[in-house]
Amino acid sequence: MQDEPIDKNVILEELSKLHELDCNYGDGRILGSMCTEAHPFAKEVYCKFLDTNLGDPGLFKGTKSIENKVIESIGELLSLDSAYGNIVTGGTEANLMAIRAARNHARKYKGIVDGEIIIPKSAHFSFKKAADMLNLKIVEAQLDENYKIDVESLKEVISDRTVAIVAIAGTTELGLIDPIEEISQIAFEKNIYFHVDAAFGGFSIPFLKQRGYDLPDFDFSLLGVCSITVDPHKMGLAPIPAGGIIFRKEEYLEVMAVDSPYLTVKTQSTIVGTRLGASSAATYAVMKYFGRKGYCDLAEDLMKTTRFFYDGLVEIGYDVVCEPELNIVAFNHPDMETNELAQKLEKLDWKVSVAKCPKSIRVVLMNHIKMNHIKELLEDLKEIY
Ligand code: 0PR
Repeated sequence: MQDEPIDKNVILEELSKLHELDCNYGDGRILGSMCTEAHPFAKEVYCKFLDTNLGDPGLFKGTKSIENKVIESIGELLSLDSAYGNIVTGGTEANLMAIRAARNHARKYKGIVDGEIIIPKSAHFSFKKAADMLNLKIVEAQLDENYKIDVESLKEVISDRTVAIVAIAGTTELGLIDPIEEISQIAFEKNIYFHVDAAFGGFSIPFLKQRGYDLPDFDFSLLGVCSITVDPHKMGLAPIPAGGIIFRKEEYLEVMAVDSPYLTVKTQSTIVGTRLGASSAATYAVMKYFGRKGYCDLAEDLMKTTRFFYDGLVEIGYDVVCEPELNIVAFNHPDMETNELAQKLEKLDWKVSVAKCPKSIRVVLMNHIKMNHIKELLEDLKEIY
């Protein structure tokens, strides 16, 4: 750090120059991101709550009550009357909390010491971080020919050490929904903690179902489901960071509680200590602002763009990996290696992302990707073909 203070304008100029190096959602060129530009109203509210700290909720009673209300609203969206949980930094922290709750619960009530978690091959890498931090072994369940959990393969790997089963509602690479109802039944019968990662799908599946889309059940209406991750900073249009973890029962928070004697509350269950109240306030504001109707419209718009892109690809002759269930399309050229196609698109200034299973170009049709961008992309893909 330099010795003398520097004038604000000089600092801002330097920062602006660096900021200009960042990609811009508005250009419609970012094709592989699950984040997007937050709604302006959410950003406005976020700034008002920047100094609030939910790590010491007794000092910020109003903001804590906002977090409680958001958790209640998200819980209601997921068919749960009394919801427990927190607004956290994102899907990674939400998944970590879920797995920590499962591990501690199994340790306390079943005496499991060397625990294992069963995750599908399609699971987000955050579960690898969680297992590493929580000293759990990962056991992978295989996928079927439709890239969803193969339930038979899952049954085979359940053991006395299983502390949690994980399924995904909106997989990171393909946006697919696992057979959650079937898995919930198994987990319920075997009394195993069942976590659903709906980080991506949580702010769209309930709304698409409301508009008549034929999507499977994935939420707390299924009795085996113990917790769900839902990220407001994806299709919820809340500013980063805003993840959500919702638990069916308070005891899942209780088994994670550590004493925090000198704070205004006596125990803390979250991973983070000092934590943003701004994320809760902004999420609350944006959810009120859109309401169910607003989110239904947004979710339907995303599916319209998705369908348009899917149909366009098929028309040109590209191989599409699967029928999209949510707003992700993955595809390949019939005779070109995926990386080569990715390079060609990168040269044309498209920010693409390559999926691993199966290897393919993956486009996440987030809110910043408009119909004109898709038309432009299809034109380029036609040229390349
Ligand atoms: N669970 C699922 C199903 C996810 O897709 C993701 C994120 C997470 C958990 C973790 O969420 P956080 O990243 O909020 O902790 N999926 C995206 C991914 O890793 C996140 C992302 C967002 C990546 C924007 C790139 C990007 O530009 O692919």
